[in-house]
Amino acid sequence: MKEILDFPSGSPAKIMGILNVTPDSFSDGGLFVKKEAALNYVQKMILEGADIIDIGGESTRPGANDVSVDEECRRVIPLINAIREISDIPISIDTSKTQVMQQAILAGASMINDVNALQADGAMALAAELKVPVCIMHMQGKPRTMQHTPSYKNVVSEVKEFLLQRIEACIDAGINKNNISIDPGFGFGKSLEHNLSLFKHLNEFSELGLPLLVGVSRKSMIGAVLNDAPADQRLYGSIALATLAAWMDAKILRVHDVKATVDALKLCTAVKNID
Ligand code: 9MG
Repeated sequence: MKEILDFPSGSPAKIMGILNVTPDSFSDGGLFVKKEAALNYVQKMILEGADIIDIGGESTRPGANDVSVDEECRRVIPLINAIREISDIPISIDTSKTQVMQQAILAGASMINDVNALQADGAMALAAELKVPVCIMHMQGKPRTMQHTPSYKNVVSEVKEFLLQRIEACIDAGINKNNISIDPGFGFGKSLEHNLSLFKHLNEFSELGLPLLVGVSRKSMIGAVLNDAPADQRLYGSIALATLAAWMDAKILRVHDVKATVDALKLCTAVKNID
């Protein structure tokens, strides 16, 4: 299997295709609760050029309900097993729960995508022991209430400082630096202005020396700029931001619309690679 966090110079950003196995995610909630539908959708994303499949069994949208470990595992583990029977595509497990991380990796997932930056008890030690790549993300507050009153003096420097501290904690816990990617966490405890400002300064995250993952696909910041467009009307805005992110050196893009993003990135890469 190819290394997930390996980015040969001149290659396009990697595409992480989103698969929410949840009844209540903001854009695709309920669509992939049945295993067969989910598996068909994974095959479609692979054919369209996804490099990684990100599977989540708990919605992180603002106000979402909590889910037990058992329920989350019931949603994601059979699907990971089923994908492993048909493909060796890298799977990342989108969870903040240590037990779910462990079971998912045992079932064949190869990366941990944690919007809570491995802050749950035992999560960091587990990632170190399992020696798997991780994505640590910034979030202000908790999903249920994070959009109530987001507040920063300087959103860019505060998010960078948080990520720097989490990187150091990961390394102290024994996680290999080559296995860490970082994410400013668009929409996680941030107003529209915070999100736009973070996006404008994405380049500055390169100073942290680790691959940057960006997830803006169909998010409300796009809807807000497009006169309150609903989630199913945010494709063009999502592609615009994915392309800008890749231009600013993001290495992994977490997206719903794989084919459209792959095409846009081919153009972005062609321009980037010309003298
Ligand atoms: C699970 N999830 C939802 N949004 C996300 C984002 O922006 N980044 C990462 N890493 N995960 C996300």
